[in-house]
Amino acid sequence: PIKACLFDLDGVLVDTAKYHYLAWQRLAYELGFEFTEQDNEKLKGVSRMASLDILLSIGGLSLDESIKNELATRKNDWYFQSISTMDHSEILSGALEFVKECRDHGLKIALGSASKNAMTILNNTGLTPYFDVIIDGTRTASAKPDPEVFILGAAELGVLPEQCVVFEDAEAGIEAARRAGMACVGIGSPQTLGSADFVIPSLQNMSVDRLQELTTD
Ligand code: B16
Ligand code: MG
Repeated sequence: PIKACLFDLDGVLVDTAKYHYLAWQRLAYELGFEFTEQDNEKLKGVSRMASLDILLSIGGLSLDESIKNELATRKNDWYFQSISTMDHSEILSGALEFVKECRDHGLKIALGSASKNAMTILNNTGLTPYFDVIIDGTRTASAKPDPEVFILGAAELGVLPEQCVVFEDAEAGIEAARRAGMACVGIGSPQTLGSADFVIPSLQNMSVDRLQELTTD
């Protein structure tokens, strides 16, 4: 039986993808090329430096490590400005209700995010107290699709991978969950998240009963 739920942050609990997009778009604009919303899809769930590499390849640019670090910092400063004014109203519909329901049923809750800004987002939205364990981009060496973030989460919760369900909105995250040996619920559209065990449009469509149904065969 399922003992723990591991949640991705961006795109599952909060919609910070729009702020990432605005900041990356501004950077691309300063570098002299366009960056569309469709391009932004490729960055979801991907680490900051890997995202920059994708962005630069779209612009046909190849730059030194030191310049890349400077650009990543510039992007993050803009992004940080956006998330610094976030509040609980930016929690995605159904997310808090589902997390609370999980806790009421005795399920353990962990965060498994690639973001180095996760603590700022959790604190500003008031989500921090709901987590038993928080694994973010400051605590992992390898980014998704590497399973490290979820394996570490399960270990700190004291549960086995097969007792965990991961909630993810990005392909890289779904692959990470699979490689960790965990069940995975995709949040979004079945077209892009086909490799998840089940796909739902949002956590509004999830309940503990439904989760138990889906994970017992
Ligand atoms: P940062 P998640 C990911 O968070 C985002 O989806 C991805 O777009 C971002 O590049 C990455 O975090 C790193 O974020 O620049 O804040 O360290 O979806 O794994 O919660
Ligand atoms: Mg995500």
